[in-house]
Amino acid sequence: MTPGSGAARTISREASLREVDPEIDGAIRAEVRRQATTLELIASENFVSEAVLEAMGSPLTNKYAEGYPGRRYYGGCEHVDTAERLAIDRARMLFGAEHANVQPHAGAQANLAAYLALMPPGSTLLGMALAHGGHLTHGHKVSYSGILFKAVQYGLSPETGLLDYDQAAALAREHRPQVLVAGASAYPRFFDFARLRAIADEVGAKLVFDMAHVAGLIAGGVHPSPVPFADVVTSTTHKTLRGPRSGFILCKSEYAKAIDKSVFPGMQGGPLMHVVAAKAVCFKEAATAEFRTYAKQVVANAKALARELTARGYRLVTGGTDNHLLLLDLREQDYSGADAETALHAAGITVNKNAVPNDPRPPAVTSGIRIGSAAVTSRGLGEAEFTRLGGWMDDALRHRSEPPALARIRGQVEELCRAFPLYANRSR
Ligand code: DSN
Repeated sequence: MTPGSGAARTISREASLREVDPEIDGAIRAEVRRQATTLELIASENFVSEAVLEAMGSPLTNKYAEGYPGRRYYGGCEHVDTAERLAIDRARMLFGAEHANVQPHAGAQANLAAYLALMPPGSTLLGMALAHGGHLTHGHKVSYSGILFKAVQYGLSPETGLLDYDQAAALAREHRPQVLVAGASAYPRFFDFARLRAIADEVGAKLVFDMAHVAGLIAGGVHPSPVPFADVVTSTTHKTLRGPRSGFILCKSEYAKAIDKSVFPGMQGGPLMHVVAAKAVCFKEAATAEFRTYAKQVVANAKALARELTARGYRLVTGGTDNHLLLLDLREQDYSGADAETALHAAGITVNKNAVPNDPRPPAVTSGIRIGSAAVTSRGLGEAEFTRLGGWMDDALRHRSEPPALARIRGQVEELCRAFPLYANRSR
């Protein structure tokens, strides 16, 4: 190697992102600005700490570590072993679980690994329909869960909007599933874990609970835990738990071997060790008194917004919330969930359109919006701000076809965002 070529290589490897790739640098800066200047009410999102970002951006991304701590297929794993052991121990402690696997890349992978650990392809999976607030990976026909398994779907009672446990029990008796999966991406109420356990036990099914949305509330002590009831609990880390974008699995000891084998080598190759390290940081943060206060505030804020929107005449599915999310039912309005999402976006408020029970509109349009309190609570907003926010949402929806009105609300939103800064010292 000539000295010249070595020097050139060093320079390019030391160069900043802005120098190497100004287009990606620009996209990241713009996204950081968007996050800083808008109110993020997507119920599945949150803002991680600087410590989590630092772990995710670390050279641990360079390391291959197929296998588990102390049993790897690659040399040089002693330090990533430390990180993974910390993540496992902290996850177990945080949720009081007998076993934890912290390698799944995301929630969809965690669910696949759980299913394949408990039943062979072709078995019957009973899960909550996506259109009723469940999840794609709980048996929807376009997902692996509906392709690999005979999926049967339960849902909500049309009268109450609450999970119809009688229907789930009747379907379980009729179809004898190997796995009953519960958990939701758009359900504002607590689950009856004892009832789910009884439904599973009656037909000899295993119970999987996907706690992705509410994991942070469970860790923070403001939501009941599925861990004592379910055979396997799956989760993401990036929603209310406020960790990196990823997944993990908890289970009883008797399933530990099957779960580990199902994750690796069954479903994934090398774990993302920088993300595993960031998960360890997230579990440590979630075990603090500060996080418990945060979780309490998330629920208080969601309830404050529910009160304000109800007082302004909006209908909420189930009439309110027990957790971090609300589902606004727009079936009686002359505008759709998609229209509401667009209007709120113009006002600097980010939500997603979402189907409501018995939605007459198609999934790409919907008659609802899903609103979550976890992300902006991380910025420090409290009940007074959420009450104001309810007023702005109402204002934006009433004036949804008037760009000047939406721009005026956007100005108020930006002012509030300045008062509650996000990543104060970060431009990207
Ligand atoms: N996409 C997630 C959500 O928004 O709830 C679920 O995977």
